[in-house]
Formats: sequence, C-alpha cells, structure tokens
Amino acid sequence: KPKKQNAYKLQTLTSWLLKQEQDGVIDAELTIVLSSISMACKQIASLVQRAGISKLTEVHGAVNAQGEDQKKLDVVSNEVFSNCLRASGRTGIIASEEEDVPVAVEESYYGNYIVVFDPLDGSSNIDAAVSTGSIFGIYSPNDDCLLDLEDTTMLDSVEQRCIVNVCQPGNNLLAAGYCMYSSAVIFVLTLGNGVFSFTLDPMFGEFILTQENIQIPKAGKIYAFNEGNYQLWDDRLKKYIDHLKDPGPSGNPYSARYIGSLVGDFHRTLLYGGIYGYPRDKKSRNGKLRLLYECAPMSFIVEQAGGKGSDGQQRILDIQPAGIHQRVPLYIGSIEEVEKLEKYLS
Ligand code: AHM
Ligand code: MG
Repeated sequence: KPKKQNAYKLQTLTSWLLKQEQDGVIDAELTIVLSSISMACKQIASLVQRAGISKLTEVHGAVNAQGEDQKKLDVVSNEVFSNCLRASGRTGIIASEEEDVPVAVEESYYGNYIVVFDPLDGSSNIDAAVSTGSIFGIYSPNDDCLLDLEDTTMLDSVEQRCIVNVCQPGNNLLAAGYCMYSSAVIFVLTLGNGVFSFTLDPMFGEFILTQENIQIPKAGKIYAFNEGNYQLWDDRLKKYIDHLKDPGPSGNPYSARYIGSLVGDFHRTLLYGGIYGYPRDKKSRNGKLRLLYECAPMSFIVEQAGGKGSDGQQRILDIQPAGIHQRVPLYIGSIEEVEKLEKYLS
C-alpha cells in the first residue's frame, strides 16, 4: 500500500539535520544554530499570516501582548530572529539588515558562529499578502571575536572586531538558506553539499523534506527585473533586455515575472530557470540589494544548485565586503542566462 509506505518516509528538518551531523557534514553547534533559525522562521510565518488580523487587535502575536506600541512586522521579525539565535547559545556575532552594526552575543558559551540575516525581506508586500521571506548566511567561528566581558578595555574594540568578522566574502559561507512565506512556507537550505527544500506542514508544525539536491535548469525563458527603472539603466543593459523581448525566429520572447520580493522571485527562478536581476542605475549606483544579507547567501545557494550569481563582471562570492551594509548589483539564476547577460555588459 504505497500511501502508508510514504508516510514512514517523511523526514523532518530536525531529523535531516541530525543525519547531517552524524555524517560529519556539520557539527552539533551548527545543528543547533540551524534549528533555532527554523524556529524563528516558523514564528515569523505565523506573524506574517496573522498580519491583517493583528492590525485589528493591534497586537502582533504574543510579542506585543503587554500593550506596547505596535511595531512594524520587519522590526518584530528582527527581534524574533535575534532572540532565537541568542537563545541557541551557539552564535558569537549576529548581523542583521535591520541593525546599524553587528552585535556580539554575550550569552554565547560554546559556539561562536557568525550569522548574517535579513529577517523579513520584501516587507512592502505584506499588506497585500504577497510573498515575503527571511534570508540567512552562516560563517565559521573565529577566535578573534571571542569576548572577555570582564575586560572593559576590550569593549571599545568590540564593535570594530564584529564588523571585521562579519565582513567575509561569500566564499567563506558554511551554510545559507531562506524561508519563503507564500501559499506554502518553504525552507531552502544548503550546507555546501547541494540544495534541499522543506515545506512547513501546517498539521504538524514541522518542516518536511520535499526536494533533495535541487538543480536549477541550465537555461530558462523567464526574466525578473524591475523594468520601471529601464530609463535609468546603462545602454548595454537596455540592449540585453530588448533582446529578451525580441520574439526572434521562434516567435517566443522571454516572459516577464516580477514579484518585488527577492525570496519569491529567486525561488521561482531556482525551480523554473531564468534570471533575476537588480542592476545599478543612475539613482542607485550600486543597485539596491545588500551583499551580506541578500546577494551572498542567494549566490551560495544558486551555485550549489548549478547556477550562477554575478554582479555583472565577477562572481558575487568572490567579493570582499568593504562595509556591512554594502550594496552590489545582482544577476542570478540559470548559468547560461547569467553568462549571456555578462557578455552584453562586458
Ligand atoms: P527590502 O530589504 O527593503 O525589503 O528590499 C529588498 C527588496 C527585494 O526583496 C526585492 O527584490 C527588491 O527589494 C524590490 O525592489 P524594487 O521595489 O525597487 O523593485
Ligand atoms: Mg532585504
């Protein structure tokens, strides 16, 4: 009876992570960090789903139950993410798109992982109940950022040390992932050995493994750019976009799809192939997206799936960040599509 057999095969994110630990892919500390991130994502998923209702009651889930001022959902999501990471006791430094500077975690007693994250990307979509997501990346523990809290002379340099430790190129990422809050809640993860996708089962409240070793199609005729900025773009980029719209002899131009939510646009590109782009333009000289919290984690994932992440000239993962909130142009997706774009830009 195939149905029953399948039921036994269900694998939760937790059991999958423990298997990775047993196989020596990650250590016990990283397993705990990842599981605390998945916990944060479950909480954010329920906050996002209740956003319209919370507005009426002016309470965001349990977070604001004491009648404090209502906070914006991205601010609340940042607190949820930070609190889960702090409570894991395995993170040394956390750096969020929502915070001015990276923060050293005083509570750390074992691990010292560095976690960068964007707790709620695409939050302008929330009021219309359109997809949003959380994005994260994890870097190695680094002894240089261990804090001696007894030594007050160290405290001035703490912020500086944190910044130095967080500013690592994407090449150093140990793990990266995102959680998409859409018609389904999907957690996508790479530990550097392929890309795996888990779907939140609303019946059990558990992420269940639904796709293993995802491979992005080598090419794909879907492009996702905010074409409202067309007149602000470089002429070479305009030519590339014009080429995508040219039906050519086959009579089939590319299709345009743009949610305006990186996680949703990226997830579709990962599964169906094509290209997502956020170029530089006359207004924003480095584009809009952040290297540490958005571009590097997504590029690590896409490369693990056989695709490519580029700033138009070079591999995103090779870029050494000069600052924690640095922005870079991003072109990401199927290898052939990104390489074609690079040719147009060169
Ligand atoms: P955010 O971090 O402020 O949410 O901005 C990032 C978002 C991405 O999710 C999305 O791809 C992009 O901004 C959309 O920008 P635009 O509205 O300029 O097309
Ligand atoms: Mg963002």
